[in-house]
Amino acid sequence: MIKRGLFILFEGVDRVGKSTQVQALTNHISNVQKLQTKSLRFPDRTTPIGQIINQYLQNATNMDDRALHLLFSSNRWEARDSILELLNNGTNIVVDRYSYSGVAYSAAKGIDFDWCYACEKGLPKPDLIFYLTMSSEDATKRGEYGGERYEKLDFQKKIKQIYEEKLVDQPNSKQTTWKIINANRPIDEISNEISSIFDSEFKNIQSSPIGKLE
Ligand code: FDM
Ligand code: MG
Repeated sequence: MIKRGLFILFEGVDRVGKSTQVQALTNHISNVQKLQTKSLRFPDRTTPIGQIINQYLQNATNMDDRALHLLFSSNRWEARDSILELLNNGTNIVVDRYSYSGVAYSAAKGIDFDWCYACEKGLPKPDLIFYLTMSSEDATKRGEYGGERYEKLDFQKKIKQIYEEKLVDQPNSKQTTWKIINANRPIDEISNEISSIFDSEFKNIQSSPIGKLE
């Protein structure tokens, strides 16, 4: 019988190095562990819904905050079947942002936290979440932000606060393990830590069923 794949998620504010670490862990899983792996990211800007989100992020369109929130959530729901298919076929997925980004960014605008979380309930649940963190000032110093809508210091600080006070290791993320990773270190040091956490936990996780966000 094929073992199911794992759903590994990377979360955190902008510029903490998520994409770099997604790539590093994907390489580790396929080249060192010799397991099937695919990386995904949200928003998935390639779908029709993703293209509307992309226009908003690039400041080309304006939209009501709640309508936008629901589009981000829809962009995950439209991926649900393919995520489950990958996992059930034994492919590990390494994902750059998911429901927690959805809640943190929207709640940081002042939208009710529980309202933000409600539309995520029922989506496939990540097995392991790496939360990359560093001070917002240090993240800003990593170079110019790309100019997308949310890349401003004050807003980034609010998002970080929502993650750390309301999401990381909180009851509504029950049964999912959050690993808090100090992202203000050399890339290799971070990726070595993350790979060794994966190596020590993946066998245990494979034998548990795929969960749902609740
Ligand atoms: N973002 C991302 C949200 O506001 N809600 C979501 O549900 C998701 C998945 O989109 F500013 C924000 C986070 C970020 C922007 O993400 C695009 P990348 O990772 O910076 O491309
Ligand atoms: Mg960004």
